[in-house]
Amino acid sequence: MQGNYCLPFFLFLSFHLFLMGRLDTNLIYFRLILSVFLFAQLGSAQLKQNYYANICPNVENIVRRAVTTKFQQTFVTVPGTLRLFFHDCFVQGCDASVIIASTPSNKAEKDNQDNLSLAGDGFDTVIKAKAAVDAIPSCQNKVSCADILAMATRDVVALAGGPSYAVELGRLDGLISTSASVNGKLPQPTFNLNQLNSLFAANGLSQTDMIALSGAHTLGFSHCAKFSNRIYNFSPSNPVDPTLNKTYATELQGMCPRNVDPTVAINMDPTTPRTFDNVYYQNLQQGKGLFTSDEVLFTDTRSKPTVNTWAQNSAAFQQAFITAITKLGRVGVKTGSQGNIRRDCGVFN
Ligand code: HEM
Ligand SMILES: *[C@@H]1O[C@H](CO)[C@@H](O)[C@H](O)[C@H]1NC(C)=O
Ligand SMILES: CC(=O)N[C@H]1CO[C@H](CO)[C@@H](O)[C@@H]1O
Repeated sequence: MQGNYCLPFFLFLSFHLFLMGRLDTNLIYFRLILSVFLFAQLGSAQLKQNYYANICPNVENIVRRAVTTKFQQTFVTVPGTLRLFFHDCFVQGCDASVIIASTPSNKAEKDNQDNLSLAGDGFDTVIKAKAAVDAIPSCQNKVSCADILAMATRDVVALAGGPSYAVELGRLDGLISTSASVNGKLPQPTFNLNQLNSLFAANGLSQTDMIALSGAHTLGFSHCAKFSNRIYNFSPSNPVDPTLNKTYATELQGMCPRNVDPTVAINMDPTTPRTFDNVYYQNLQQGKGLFTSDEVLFTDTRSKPTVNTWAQNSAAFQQAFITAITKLGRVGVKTGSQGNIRRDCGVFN
């Protein structure tokens, strides 16, 4: 990752200075030591599995138990936690900045309007799991909220029937959370493929990763306002988006009438809304992607082959999802003085 650029850059710089005749032996040694030091610093930003093996060896079991208890109380913990992780990572990196509560002097990320329906149960899952971890004296204040969110995300995916995977850990919690920092960082449901690809690429994720992560829309709810343009005023000649399945469009109009209460939310996967499966891709093939950003994955010829593959090959989708969510979990990870381990996930220390 970033660290890999360090050495070539140092060599380039040295060579450049050498040509300019400004390089003496002391300078070479100084820069060599500096670059080895920087290399080690960046290297520590790399996450690893079993990061807490010597710090809090049982942490993954403790988190899984807390998440399972929450799951038994409400299924909403599943989509709530998964979306929370995505929003956290895309805004300022995976640093639990999304969990910080606003104060009179600071409007935090979670209070940006793009967070709409960041379900309270996602936040609560992390807070309960943190309390369970901190109840073990040797683990107290040793595990970051960002890592707890990453573990809880892994656990909810498995609880909903999705793949189990080894989760990378070692994140610190961020020191900044502002509503303003959310603007432009999250994808909008009206996005086309180019817009989706460029936003994901800005986070080091490929088109394949983006399609795999969109598979998260196999779970959870959407408010009617997020897609009502597709069923009522798509364009002057086509009030209903022609890429929408006609039967499905009629069903959507039934569930989301024109003056619907803005709090009404409907299942994003009309077929198996509580199972983390590849039915999302089969739905796209039938014109049942809820958002433009979903359906475009099938209508754009650049992404369609991937949708078709995963619609019929669940194992291939699961493998791609593991790869993609692992990469998502590496976005903007904080180390050293950029972060700390929060005592209360919702409040800076
Ligand atoms: C590809 C671009 C994406 C767009 C445009 C998008 C947009 C949205 C929108 C508009 C909603 C409905 C919110 C509401 O009405 O309150 C939603 C829900 C959701 N999204 Fe995404 N999303 C995207 C990618 C992702 C990714 C990468 C994940 C996770 C890996 C994700 C997970 C979820 C989940 C689980 C829900 C349901 C939330 C709940 O029921 O509480 N989304 N998304
Ligand atoms: C639309 O949905 C119906 C039933 O939900 C399905 O039978 C049909 O094949 C779909 N249409 C298209 C064009 O995929
Ligand atoms: C869960 C959460 O914090 N939701 C907030 C999202 O933002 C709106 C307003 O922008 C708040 O009213 C919600 O409380």
